[in-house]
Amino acid sequence: MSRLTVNDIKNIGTSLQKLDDELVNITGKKLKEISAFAVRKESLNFEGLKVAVVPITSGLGIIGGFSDTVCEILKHIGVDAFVTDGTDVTGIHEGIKKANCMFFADDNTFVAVNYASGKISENSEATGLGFASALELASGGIQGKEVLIIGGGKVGCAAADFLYDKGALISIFDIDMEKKFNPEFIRLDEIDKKQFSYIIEASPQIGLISESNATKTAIISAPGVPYELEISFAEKIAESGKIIYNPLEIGVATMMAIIA
Ligand code: 2YC
Repeated sequence: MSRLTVNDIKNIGTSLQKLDDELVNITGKKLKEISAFAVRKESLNFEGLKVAVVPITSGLGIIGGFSDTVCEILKHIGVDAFVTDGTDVTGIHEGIKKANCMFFADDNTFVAVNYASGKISENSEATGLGFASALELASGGIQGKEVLIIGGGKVGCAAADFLYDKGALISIFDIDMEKKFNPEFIRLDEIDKKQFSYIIEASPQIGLISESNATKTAIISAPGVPYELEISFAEKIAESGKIIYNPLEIGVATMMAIIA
């Protein structure tokens, strides 16, 4: 997934209640309930879990606000979480002493571990599950419905597998025609084959969705960062369609649901 910027995340911590209201409006469920649905649990119990979020300075370094935002998202869904004073191994050591779960990310991998149970989760897979869960809920039941997956990376494939298991008819588009997918999926060699009403936009490219591949009443679940629709089409979708997009929230909540 694309690397987030300070700008992408700066307002998340103070908009979580607003996000819940938007998610309830589209899916009927709040962030925590969507993540529970993603892991097929009736409800999530974080009793006894304490999460250390550890800033990691490797590679391109710290993203201002990233660890604090992860912590705010976790607190919003009822998790006892804090950001370690130390970074890197010092922070990991602090986390081992003070907590029983940890979240940390370098430039390529964002993981969560529950070292009491040994469960682990990785952000791409969790994000795909979480956005697929939101699409399923927003659709009122995806069984027998055609879904377009844009981008067959870790995020897109996790979403496709979840929706396929729920009975969706999966069409998948990826620019790399060499990539192999579940033979049950319809492989698209171009993205404007036909209009879909249920779309997972999981590509790092922007502007791939337009009226040639999405109906005006489409429900678009967009874990892809940066997400952007063609402006004219975005206005049409905003009237009659539904768009689920957030750069970090659904991924973090689903990571926590997986390790709980
Ligand atoms: O502040 C820090 O600890 C940094 N090391 C965090 C770097 C995160 C890089 N990854 C991303 O921006 C995206 C996120 C959506 C999650 C996965 N990739």
